[in-house]
Amino acid sequence: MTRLHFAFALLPSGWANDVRVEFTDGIIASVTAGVASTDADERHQLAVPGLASLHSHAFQRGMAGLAELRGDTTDTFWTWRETMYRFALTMTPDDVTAVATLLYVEMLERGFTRVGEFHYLHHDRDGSPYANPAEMAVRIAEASDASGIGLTLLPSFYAHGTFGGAAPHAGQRRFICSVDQFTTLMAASRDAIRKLPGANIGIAPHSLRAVAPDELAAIIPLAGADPIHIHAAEQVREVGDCLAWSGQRPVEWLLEHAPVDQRWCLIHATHMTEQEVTALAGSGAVAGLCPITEASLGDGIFSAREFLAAGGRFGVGTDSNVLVGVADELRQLEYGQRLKHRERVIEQRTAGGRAGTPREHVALAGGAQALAQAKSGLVPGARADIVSLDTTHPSLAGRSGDAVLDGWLFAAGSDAIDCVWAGGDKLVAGGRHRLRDSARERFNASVRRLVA
Ligand code: NGQ
Ligand code: ZN
Repeated sequence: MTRLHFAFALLPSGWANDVRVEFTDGIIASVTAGVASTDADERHQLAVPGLASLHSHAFQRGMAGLAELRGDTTDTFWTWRETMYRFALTMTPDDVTAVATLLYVEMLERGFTRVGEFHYLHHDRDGSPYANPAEMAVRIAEASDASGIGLTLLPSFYAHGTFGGAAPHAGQRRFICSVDQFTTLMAASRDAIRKLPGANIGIAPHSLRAVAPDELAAIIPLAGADPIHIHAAEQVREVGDCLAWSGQRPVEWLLEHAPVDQRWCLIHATHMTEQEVTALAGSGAVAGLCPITEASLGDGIFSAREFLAAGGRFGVGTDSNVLVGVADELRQLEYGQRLKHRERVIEQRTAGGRAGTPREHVALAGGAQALAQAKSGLVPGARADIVSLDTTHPSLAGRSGDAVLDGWLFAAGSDAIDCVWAGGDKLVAGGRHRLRDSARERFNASVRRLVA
């Protein structure tokens, strides 16, 4: 049994003083507020729950900052994607281990204790399957194991170049599966995470661009009760292409033709009509928002105000991993809304409430639902995923309660993170993951070779 004591902690009911959290085998056994610490407690100042990054493509961390050069044509999501494909074609399994391990170390240092890895870099560089078809999933599992981050593996089904069953292009060859190959890949992927503590699995039909309706219907049963993640309505052009193909918009099409429910997570869902917003909120599915990537790729701004008003659930993901951090994602989400509405402090849940707290709570619950975590936060039965903040940080000085959270999310960012426990393991202390140096060294060696 591990006993931690916090002077302040953010519980589902709000801020509490003098909180003892006890856990065993990675699961919280008890949370007691209003108790003095004893010598048997490890003492800390302030605890908030760890969050999930519900959407990550780990390999893209290797090209962070390398796609910021304008080409001869207008630079768009689609030209970025060409650069990303070229990078994906260079990577060996060892590179994926190196890049994903550093990424997960960074996620932990910056407040994420679980990752939903939307994994589609399946095959060898020439497009042929590895001897173990889930070789790359094994590498993701290795990175999770080494770093200690909780893993929800989401093997992705990818078959086409665009809507209407178009043939994939050469740059996509490492992603492509038939339904039969994907069924085999799922079985091998389950094996890849079997021994990994706290890991689980779902499926990820990549997008309506990459998956034809009959294929979607064929793979959904593979999920059972597990999560189903899909990219939808990220780019205006994608919406136009979907309309041309089906007469419907991506979210509209999915809500009508797929059994969208609480298992589902629609990644981005950036471009929706009012009707789509209401219907998606009512479906019980989670919107997987990736505010930094959506800004980086020029996607657009999510209808957060309307979606939340309709009772919608969201979580956040780091997606392209160009910049990683809980505070960074939640801040970008809020700032996008401010720029859109030309107002400040959007989404008050309670009069006089502050900017940080409701977002944290909603993102915590949505992230947990999307990655099939029955419990989340500082409650008995949840994984012991805990982030402590350094209350001596200048942007936290003299604050209490929600103002601490605002100081963290809007001013200090990841610099205010002190210790992080994931599944009960204390992996980060003094803001540093125990593998930081070795993971950086290995990552740098890989990336130096890849960009040479
Ligand atoms: C991905 N990323 O799967 O990595 C995609 C690009 C696509 C984002 N959509 C590929 N942000 O959507 O076709
Ligand atoms: Zn994505």
